Amino acid sequence: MIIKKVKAKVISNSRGEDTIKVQVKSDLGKGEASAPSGASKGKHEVKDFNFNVKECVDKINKIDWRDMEINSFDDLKLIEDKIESLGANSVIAMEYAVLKAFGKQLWKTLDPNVKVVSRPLGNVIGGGVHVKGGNFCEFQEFLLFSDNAKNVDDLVKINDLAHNYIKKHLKNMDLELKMTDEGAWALEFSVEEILDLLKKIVKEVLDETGVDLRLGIDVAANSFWDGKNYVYRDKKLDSLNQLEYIGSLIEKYDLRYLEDPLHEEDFSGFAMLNENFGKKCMITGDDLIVTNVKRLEKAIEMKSINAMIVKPNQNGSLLGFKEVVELAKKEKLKLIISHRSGETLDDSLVDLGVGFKIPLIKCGVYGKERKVKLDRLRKISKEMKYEL
Ligand code: 2PG
Ligand code: MG
Repeated sequence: MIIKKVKAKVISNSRGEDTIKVQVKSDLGKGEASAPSGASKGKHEVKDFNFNVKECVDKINKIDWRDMEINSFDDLKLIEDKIESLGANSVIAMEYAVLKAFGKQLWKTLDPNVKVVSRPLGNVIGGGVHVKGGNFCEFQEFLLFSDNAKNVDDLVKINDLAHNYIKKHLKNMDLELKMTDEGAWALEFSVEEILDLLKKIVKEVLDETGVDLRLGIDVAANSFWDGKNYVYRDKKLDSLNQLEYIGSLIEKYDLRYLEDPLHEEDFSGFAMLNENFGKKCMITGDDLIVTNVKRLEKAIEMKSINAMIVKPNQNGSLLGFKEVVELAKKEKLKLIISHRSGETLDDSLVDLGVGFKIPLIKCGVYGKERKVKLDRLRKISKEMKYEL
């Protein structure tokens, strides 16, 4: 494929922050893509923008891209060499757009033989740094997923139903309805009150649909770790007490997914949880690993996790992303591809998840930036005639 034209511009993400959109024309077709940004960023992730967004856009538009030849995934190196210094989002948006400019659907360009799609993991209640003001829950995301829905359509509908049931309960309690950056309900409840409510919701969904949803949490523990303690609204827990508390929640609420239950440097704390609960619960690293191969190697050596989040712009390049995904698969870790809290209307993430055969996708439940991804997932699964 030969690149003919590249045009970058500044757009707004769902939080109203500037980000980048890139359009690429080639001899085979056109592609356009944009990149999101996180609020709960890991200390070790690649920076999204090394200059202000307008400067990145101008620098990309000044490069003479004409006649650059990209014939394989590995050729993306040519792009990375030119714009790596601008930061993760310029590279990722450009790489997505280039992969789309092959004129096929992105996932088919990656691997036309894939027969499965990723299963959605839906964020329905949240707090932490994804909501401003108030006295909201410290934990960032309360998530639902299913082992026994028959197809992606059902699963998307069921997560939607759960989101609506929660709204009904909140209205009955006369509570003000507020949402997090990702369209999850923001509640001033304790962790236990939220989990008790979710148990009710799971029961209601089961009665209505016959599908038994599983519970998970993204604790995003960095955001309330002060260097010595995990600081809650009503208590402070040191590392050992946090471990005990998390363990008690896994047991009491039969949690099957737990992301970043401890701060981003606590590889050994993660390993203890993995040893004690890893058989039934996904002990998942997000800020712990930041889609970084060195940190993944450390986690493997210390047996810290049995599952991990992968986010393209945490790594900073799709070649780096691929290296991390391949190592994680070799080690039989369960992978979850994830959106960011400041999202755009781009749906490339879904194709990337399918193309790399990543079993789970975390892309929210509510709001147009989230819906666009779920719609894409449904479209791909329909085309493949894929049943879960
Ligand atoms: C996370 C993400 C996405 P952010 O922590 O998993 O939900 O949040 O994009 O703010 O890092
Ligand atoms: Mg996370």
